[in-house]
Amino acid sequence: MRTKVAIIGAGPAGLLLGQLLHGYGIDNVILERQTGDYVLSRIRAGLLEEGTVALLDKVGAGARAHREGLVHHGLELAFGGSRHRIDLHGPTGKSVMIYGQTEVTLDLMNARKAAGLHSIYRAGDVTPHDFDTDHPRVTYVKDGVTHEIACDFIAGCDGFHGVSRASIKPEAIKTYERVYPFGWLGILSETPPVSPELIYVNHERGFALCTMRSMRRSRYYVQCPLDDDIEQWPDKRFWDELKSRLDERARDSLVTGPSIEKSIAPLRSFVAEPMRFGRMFLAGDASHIVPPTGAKGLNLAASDVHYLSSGLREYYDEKSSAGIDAYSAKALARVWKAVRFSWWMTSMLHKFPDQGEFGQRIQEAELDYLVSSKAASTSLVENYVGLPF
Ligand code: RFL
Ligand code: PHB
Repeated sequence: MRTKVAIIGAGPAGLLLGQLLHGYGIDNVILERQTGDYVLSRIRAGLLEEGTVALLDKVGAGARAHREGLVHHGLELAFGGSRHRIDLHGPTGKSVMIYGQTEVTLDLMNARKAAGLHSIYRAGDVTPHDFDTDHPRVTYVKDGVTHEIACDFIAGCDGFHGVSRASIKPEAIKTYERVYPFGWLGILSETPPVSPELIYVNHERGFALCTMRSMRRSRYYVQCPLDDDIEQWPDKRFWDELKSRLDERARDSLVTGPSIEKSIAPLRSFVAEPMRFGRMFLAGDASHIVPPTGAKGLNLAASDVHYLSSGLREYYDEKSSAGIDAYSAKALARVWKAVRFSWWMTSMLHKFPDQGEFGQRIQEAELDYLVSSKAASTSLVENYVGLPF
């Protein structure tokens, strides 16, 4: 088989890239290790920047997000027993949209199906080859048979644990990493959200986040020790812990119910540089990870594939390599700002093992400054709604 771009991974980065390239008339094949149902079952991101929604619109996959997504013009910060609203729309004219990653993935999968594009799910042993030559290829095993795809370019959109970044010679890549000493325990429940906007909570017992998927489905997170097991967190313990971190008003109005999903995620900041290796590009979680506190992971995957697809369009339409040559530097400039923002939100809102009472008071002073200074809150808001791309 031959294609112009072989895309490894059918998460949001791979699927969105496939549709953007298709829109430019660039044929592509997606290879995914898992089944489609498995990819759809991963409950992850919930918050989309306007720029991400615009890309879904561009590929004709945004209609349901506009119908079902919840547009938020503000968020709340809770600390020291009270809650403070931060207006997103006033300082920036922008908003964010609550629309689950599972729904984004489903809409992109449906768009790909409707366009009759080729995807290979349950592709085993996917391996990129010869990307430092002009004739890259990807091999994979399906039903016990090895296949090969010859291509012009390979796009590694296979997430943090994928094969693309792992195929690069260690001396060709530089990585930066910070692992945080806690995780997020998240649950999904068929209950109305405690408040119409997201609440980010700094509490002496640890961080909490009240978010949602719809006005009938809530998503809550609490900071937990990294080595906790999900078995240690029956629903009752989760709700009690969440309540203990909420302000009185939120505690009184919280509706609890059985969890329909529960998982623990570690928190990490990670960047691999560069994002291009000859004829292979990395995009999304394959090249960078941010802690979810700033809600930036999926949105960065979207801006990466925007830069990459426009570089590839330039290559095919205008016979110019300028766009693909600039891809890594352009994408990384935006990535590092989101890495900085997510690290800062994480540092300000979580309880660190060694912070002591001094650290707690410093966090509260910073939060107090944020909610009382227009300059400080505008900086948060500008980053939260998404820097331009
Ligand atoms: P993905 O989604 O991991 O998809 C990669 C795909 O590649 C496949 N794959 C392979 N395929 C073939 N061969 C191989 N060897 C392969 N290895 C892997 C995988 O099966 C998978 O299907 O990466 P992608 O596309 O870059 O997308 C990134 C996002 O998923 C991620 O950044 C977000 O989920 C992060 N995130 C959030 N991002 C936001 O923008 N807003 C949020 O509100 C937000 N909340 C979150 C989050 C992540 C969380 N967790 C669990 C880490 C909340 C949480 C709790
Ligand atoms: C989510 O809805 O899952 C979500 C929202 C905002 C965040 C992180 C996660 O910062």
